Amino acid sequence: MKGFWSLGLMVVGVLSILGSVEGDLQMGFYSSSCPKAEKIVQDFVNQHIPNAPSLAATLIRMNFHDCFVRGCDGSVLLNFTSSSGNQTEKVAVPNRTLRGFGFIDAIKSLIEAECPGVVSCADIIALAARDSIVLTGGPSWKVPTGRRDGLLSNASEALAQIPAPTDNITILIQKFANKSLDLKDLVLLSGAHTIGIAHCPSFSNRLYNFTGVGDRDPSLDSEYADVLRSTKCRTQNDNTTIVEMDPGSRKTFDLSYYTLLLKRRGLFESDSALTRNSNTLTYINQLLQGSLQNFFSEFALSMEKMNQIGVKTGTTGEIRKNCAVVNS
Ligand code: HEM
Ligand SMILES: *[C@@H]1O[C@H](CO)[C@@H](O)[C@H](O)[C@H]1NC(C)=O
Ligand SMILES: *[C@@H]1O[C@H](CO)[C@@H](O)[C@H](O)[C@H]1NC(C)=O
Ligand SMILES: *[C@@H]1O[C@H](CO)[C@@H](O)[C@H](O)[C@H]1NC(C)=O
Ligand SMILES: *[C@@H]1O[C@H](CO)[C@@H](O)[C@H](O)[C@H]1NC(C)=O
Ligand SMILES: *[C@@H]1O[C@H](CO)[C@@H](O)[C@H](O)[C@H]1NC(C)=O
Ligand SMILES: *[C@@H]1O[C@H](CO)[C@@H](O)[C@H](O)[C@H]1NC(C)=O
Ligand SMILES: *[C@@H]1O[C@H](CO)[C@@H](O)[C@H](O)[C@H]1NC(C)=O
Ligand SMILES: CC(=O)N[C@H]1CO[C@H](CO)[C@@H](O)[C@@H]1O
Repeated sequence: MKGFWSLGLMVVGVLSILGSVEGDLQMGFYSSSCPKAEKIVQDFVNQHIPNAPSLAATLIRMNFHDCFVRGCDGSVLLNFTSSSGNQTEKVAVPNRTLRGFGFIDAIKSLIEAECPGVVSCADIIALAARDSIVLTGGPSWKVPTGRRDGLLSNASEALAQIPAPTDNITILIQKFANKSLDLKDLVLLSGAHTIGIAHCPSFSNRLYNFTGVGDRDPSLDSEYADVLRSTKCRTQNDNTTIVEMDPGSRKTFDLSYYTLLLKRRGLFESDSALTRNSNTLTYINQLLQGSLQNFFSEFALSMEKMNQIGVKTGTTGEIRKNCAVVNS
């Protein structure tokens, strides 16, 4: 019996050394340090997202933006860096339309009340995004945890690294490759545009002044462009109107985004670009010929990859007390 226990302890010891050396994320990382953490996130999401389904889109987009700048480390949530005065990611143009910060803060408060200083803001984003997408009828995916929060947030990095709606396929591929995501991940993750909304400035150049001579983007279906001009973005300066990216099905996670792409109705140049590269086009066709379940399982795999980008584990970074500020 004694031998059994010491062997057991040895195994545990070796495993924990391996764990800390390897520094990888683990399923149920908080299962002993904060056993209720994942349940608190899920309960909060289940309680609030049905009343505010548009937040599901916001949260997965926040998850994407967080991971693309300095890794999935909660830096997207910071209002200030340690050297306050520098612009943080939140202030960068691509982030101006991010919402849902209060939602993450509310979950963080509940978790801090349960086990202070244990669960990172970075993990909360990844868990909340996954749990909300499930409520839109979308897939679920594994979210191993143990991410730590970063200390820095930098607006110019966000501007440089987060893909822009005007990016062409070369730039998109490059920005994804820089995060170790391939062409297939690009097509799949763009599929998140099956839910949610955009503001006119993200695409109105396609309707009014595509090349600077008062022209339209010829790759956008002209009937659709007419509708957008007459009922949505009535002037090129409209910066308040919102437009569904997947009209009629913006709250449902399905394949219709890809159907629209082939009808030349993708809203952004970056969406449309996916149909003009033979590799990405082949992939879109395969997704449309496959089942919804196939899309779901492939999307889940790409999310799992995205959620590993540049993660900080072990003793790097910190567990922020307040998601908007670095601990003092
Ligand atoms: C491929 C490069 C991508 C580009 C260029 C891009 C660009 C954008 C832009 C410009 C908006 C609209 C912002 C606004 O005008 O309000 C948007 C919205 C959105 N994006 Fe992307 N995105 C990309 C990839 C992704 C990825 C990888 C995800 C998630 C996995 C994602 C999820 C979303 C969602 C859900 C919305 C709707 C947000 C809402 O309704 O609040 N996007 N995206
Ligand atoms: C951070 O900024 C948001 C708005 O961007 C604000 O609602 C929140 O109160 C700020 N939090 C802190 C701790 O400054
Ligand atoms: C911004 O960050 C840089 C580099 O960390 C630092 O030298 C500078 O003082 C900061 N600026 C402000 C206004 O805090
Ligand atoms: C922010 O990132 C830019 C571009 O990488 C860099 O030039 C700048 O020094 C960074 N600022 C801080 C405060 O780290
Ligand atoms: C893509 O965009 C970049 C940056 O705007 C530009 O330098 C490049 O020529 C473009 N590539 C294509 C194929 O249009
Ligand atoms: C991404 O870009 C950064 C800065 O340009 C570079 O340091 C890094 O090695 C790149 N990462 C990959 C995976 O290409
Ligand atoms: C289109 O953009 C160009 C260059 O930015 C500008 O000079 C021109 O006035 C714009 N035309 C219209 C019709 O807005
Ligand atoms: C929207 O446009 C108005 C008028 O041009 C401007 O005052 C306002 O700052 C703009 N808002 C944003 C968020 O860019
Ligand atoms: C939620 C959030 O922090 N939004 C910020 C995005 O950027 C604008 C413009 O700089 C700020 O005013 C917002 O507070």
